[in-house]
Amino acid sequence: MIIERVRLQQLKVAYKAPFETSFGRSEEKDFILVSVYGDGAIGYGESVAMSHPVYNEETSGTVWYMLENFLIPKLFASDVTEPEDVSRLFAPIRRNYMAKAAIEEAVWDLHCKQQGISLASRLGGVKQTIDVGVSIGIEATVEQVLQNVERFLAEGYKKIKVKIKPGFDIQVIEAIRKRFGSDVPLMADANSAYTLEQADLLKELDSYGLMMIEQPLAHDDIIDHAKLQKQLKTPICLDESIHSAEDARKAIELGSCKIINIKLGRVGGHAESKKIHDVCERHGIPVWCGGMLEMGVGRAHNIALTSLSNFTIPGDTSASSRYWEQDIVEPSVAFIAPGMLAVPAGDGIGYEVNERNVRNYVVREAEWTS
Ligand code: OSB
Ligand code: MG
Repeated sequence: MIIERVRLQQLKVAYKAPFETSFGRSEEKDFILVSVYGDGAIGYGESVAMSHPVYNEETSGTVWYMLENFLIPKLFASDVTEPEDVSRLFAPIRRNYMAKAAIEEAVWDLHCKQQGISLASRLGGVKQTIDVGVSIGIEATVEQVLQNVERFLAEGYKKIKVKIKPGFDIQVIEAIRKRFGSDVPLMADANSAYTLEQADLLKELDSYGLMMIEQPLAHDDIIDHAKLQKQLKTPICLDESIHSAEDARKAIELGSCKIINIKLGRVGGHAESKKIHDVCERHGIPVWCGGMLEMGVGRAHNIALTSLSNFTIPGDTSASSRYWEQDIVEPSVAFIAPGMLAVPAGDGIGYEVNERNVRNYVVREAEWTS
């Protein structure tokens, strides 16, 4: 595969509205866009690391550092034939999954564009459309959350995920059930805000018929989650704890979860995501694609991944309009029917990047030639 040049751009873009989780509030997206050039084509990847190391240890700063000093030099020094080679190439470097994923995604896109095939088909995708849900942040009042739920249900989202934290949990779920009924596909995401000592509180959630509770306990735990799952009827879904197919296998063997959320950035890219998907499929564990407030390039990669068969639960890949006044891709990511996105059939990610829109947001840029 021909890889001639890599460009990194750091972008800052204001969200339409601030987004709050149990680990804090964010008003602006700060991320690295990776462009890989070769043979007249450009492949794009989007880092999902945030400005602060609160979801995991990475930030835009560490992603840039790892790419500049280790990952880009390694890519230039090696012969990559197939995109699967990239994750093998990066394996000796510990963790830094978001940095690895950003450039791995770009190489997948470039490869598919050079071959004239869609990323979804190259990954082994089987779906032409995907069902999607929406993630709703913590607000100052329960009433504000209810208004957001109402708006996104009206837009047609097929799963409502609400962020919870101690002191803002049971009352939110109870209010949603009371206002919108028991049929709404509803789940809660705690982003590691609880400990096993709070099992009694989490057990109260069992009476609300949630699809699942996502990552209730520590970000690096699978032991306590297994203990908790034994006490809960509600399925536990792991997010932060899973970085590899091996992590997934161990969590499944222990009974730490019944569902897994796959995020490209959290696991190092498409090759590992597909392995996690496959190990879950073999064990009868459904998966869904998590979101990290991506712009269009990240969304496009998520959509291609979600076209795989075991993504049977609506993911977090909402339309561009959920967060952005103006996305960096064209067309912007939009429903083809309520709660439904098309899997593009065009080459690579199947969306064009609007370089002029990118320019509006760039705060730092650099380029390296092989
Ligand atoms: O835990 O899924 C999460 C956003 C930032 C960090 C972690 C998470 C999230 C979301 C947002 O839930 C999902 C989205 O992209 O809409
Ligand atoms: Mg989560």
